[in-house]
Amino acid sequence: MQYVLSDLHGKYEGFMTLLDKIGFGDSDKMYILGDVIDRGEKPIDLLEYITKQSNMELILGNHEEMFLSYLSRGKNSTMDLWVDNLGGTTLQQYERLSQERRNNVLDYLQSTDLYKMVGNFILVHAGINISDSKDSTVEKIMESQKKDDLLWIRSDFYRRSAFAGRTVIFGHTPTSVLHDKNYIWFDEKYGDKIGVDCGAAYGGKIGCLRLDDMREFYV
Ligand SMILES: [Mn+2]
Repeated sequence: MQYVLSDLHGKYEGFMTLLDKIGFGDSDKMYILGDVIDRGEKPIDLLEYITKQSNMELILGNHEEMFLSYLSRGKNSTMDLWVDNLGGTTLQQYERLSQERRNNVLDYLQSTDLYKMVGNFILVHAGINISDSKDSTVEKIMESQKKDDLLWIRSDFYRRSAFAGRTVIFGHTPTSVLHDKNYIWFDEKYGDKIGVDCGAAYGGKIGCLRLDDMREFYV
């Protein structure tokens, strides 16, 4: 079975409970649509756990991107804002790791993709920007996406139609913003996108969608 979830934000125990609940096994696959770190209690434990699972795949989120950017530029940069507001716990826990474990985490993050196409599903952290390239193929439109859009876009994506015949699954914008509930959001207007960030970091839930039968699971 194939599963998708997003925005775990350091919720290590909640993720373990979810894996138990769905009976996640070696023959299953878990796609995690970014923002594993920051906000919650155990961001680095969670990230390290994911790096070791061969049947889990992380798509990059804006929080991982800020983390990588901070580490490459160093302190006293514009990314101090990230450390002060969001990344403090992540950075503290990261700095406690041995050099080897730090390198493993960095290598892993640097190897992640910005989106993934799985059957008719497009998996991405924030969404896609479909401007005026309607005559091109879905593959070409995806290849030409800007990194900032894939990582940060909000209503310019989720209030518009996306691709006919494809379904974009995304996180980043909590579903409480989309339909006032901490449950997975299915776009009823266009029928072409599904929001799965159920706000675990804001007192909401971890929502998980099983792609084989579209069954929803919550912790
Ligand atoms: Mn995000």
